[in-house]
Amino acid sequence: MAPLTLVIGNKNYSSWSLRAWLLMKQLGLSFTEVLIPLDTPATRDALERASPSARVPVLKHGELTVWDSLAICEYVVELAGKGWPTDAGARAVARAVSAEMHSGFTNLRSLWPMNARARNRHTAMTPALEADIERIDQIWNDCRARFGAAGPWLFGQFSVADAMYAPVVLRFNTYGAGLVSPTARWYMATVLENAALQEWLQAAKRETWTIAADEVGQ
Ligand SMILES: N[C@@H](CCC(=O)N[C@@H](CS)C(=O)NCC(=O)O)C(=O)O
Repeated sequence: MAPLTLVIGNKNYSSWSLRAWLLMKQLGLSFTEVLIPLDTPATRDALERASPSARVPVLKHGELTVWDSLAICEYVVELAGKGWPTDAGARAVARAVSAEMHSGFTNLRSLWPMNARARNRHTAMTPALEADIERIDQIWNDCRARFGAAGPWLFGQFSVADAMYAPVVLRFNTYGAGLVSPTARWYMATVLENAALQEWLQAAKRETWTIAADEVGQ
């Protein structure tokens, strides 16, 4: 197989990069990682050279370029032959909650930017943010109750859905773990204890870049 290269942004801030990276690690795919620091004078040129959308993550596989986190997730699942639930009904729900994450939760994503190394940040609660948090809590409870019997992940075994929600776990860890249900906190612990996620977090802690717009909360 041609080598895989995943181009990502800062580990502290790039939530879309984390999704593709974590899934590839969990699937056991070996890949080279290229990091483009975001929000620097050189960022725009580097992103335009690396990605047709000028966004990360972007995956290179031989002559093929795949951009957008969800498309990368679908592609690497095909390469690995695993990553979605095997049962068709569970797989459909896993795709639904992954798509809901990919296209939604705009209030949570804008008001609580991923800041992997930050802890105990407090921001003003808004009804829209509260609604996003409640919906995510409901999704995690529903998936765990209906599909989680075979393991600690949303659908038992690790799937794309867990990769899609991993940055949300980091956001809750930064801004408001106390706001979610016991099942959601239990699921957060599963994600936070994961070795690959820990590897990402340690690297985020070592980064020295700061993006002022993503440093929110007191
Ligand atoms: N829909 C895209 C979103 C990708 C995206 O917005 N990535 C951010 C970093 S997390 C980016 O590249 N921003 C460009 C910039 O900061 O200049 C995906 O799912 O991959």
